[in-house]
Amino acid sequence: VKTTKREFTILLVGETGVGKTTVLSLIANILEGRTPEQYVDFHAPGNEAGGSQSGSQTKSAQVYEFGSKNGVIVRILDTPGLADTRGLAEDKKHKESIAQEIQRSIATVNAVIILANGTLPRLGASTDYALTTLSSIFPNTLSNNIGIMFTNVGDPLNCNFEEDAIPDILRHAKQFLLDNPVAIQKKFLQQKQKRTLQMAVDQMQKRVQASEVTALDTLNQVFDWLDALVPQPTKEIVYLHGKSQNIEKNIDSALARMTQAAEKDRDLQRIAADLNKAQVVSTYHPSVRLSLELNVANLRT
Ligand SMILES: Nc1nc2c(ncn2[C@@H]2O[C@H](COP(=O)(O)OP(=O)(O)O)[C@@H](O)[C@H]2O)c(=O)[nH]1
Ligand SMILES: [Mg+2]
Repeated sequence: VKTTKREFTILLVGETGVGKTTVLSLIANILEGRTPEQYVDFHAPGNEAGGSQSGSQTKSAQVYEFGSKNGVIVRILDTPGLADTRGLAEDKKHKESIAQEIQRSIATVNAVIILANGTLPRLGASTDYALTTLSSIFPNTLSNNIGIMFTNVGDPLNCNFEEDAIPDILRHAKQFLLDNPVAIQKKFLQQKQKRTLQMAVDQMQKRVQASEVTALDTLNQVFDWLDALVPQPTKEIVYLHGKSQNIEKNIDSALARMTQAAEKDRDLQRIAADLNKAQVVSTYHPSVRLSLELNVANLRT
């Protein structure tokens, strides 16, 4: 990977299963100069919730730092699946966790990369939701620095993603395709063992090598893009997050006030109805009418 900058900080965002951890692993392995036969597993220490493949997820936002032999540092914030299998209820916590992690350990951000599965026609509802959540955390100044990476696809001919499914905030985002050789190498080793699907071993090996070549090309595109970007200070991100929390607080108290007002309104209507009924009676008992009218006048103030 050729680059003029020395340090890169990237936020990685995407649903569980989209390939975030595998991208981390690829970058770590590439920076270490490993070829597919030498790839080692990347473990996010103590930060995987465990369980089955679909249920396995990263618990909280976490920063990983990788160094290359020629002194390039790549810092990646692996964000939790903003809307993963644990449900939307945890999104607020994730948002907190991301903002806190950024505040704690990152001064500037070079880019945000949204991961999406390129074999699917559109983003999951949860990624859509996550993007909405993220747009409250990320300031407008960052919008140039957002990229979208389609995983599970090595070339545009395999990409099923429909252009019109790209949400507005990603409309101008730089796009990348990645069929991750770390995932493919892993599958190759499994298949070599099991041999359930028929494909010659050397054919499979060729397939792994081809995916490595394409992935290296993609990573070069990513770093060329990163090179040209103006890094964004995270002060703004943290400030905006504080602001969005304040807005939420304000909405809460406005809702409370509206509830009170609605209760008052209901009382008022009940009395007005009583008043209507009472009007008949009040021709005989003017004092009743007077007292009801006073009541209504009281409530109106
Ligand atoms: N073929 C292929 N498989 C992938 C790719 N990226 C991830 N996977 C596989 O998808 C599964 C989920 O990936 P993982 O990195 O754990 O997703 P995360 O939940 O976003 O961290 C794993 O079995 C990966 O090996 C890819 O680009 N191509
Ligand atoms: Mg993961």
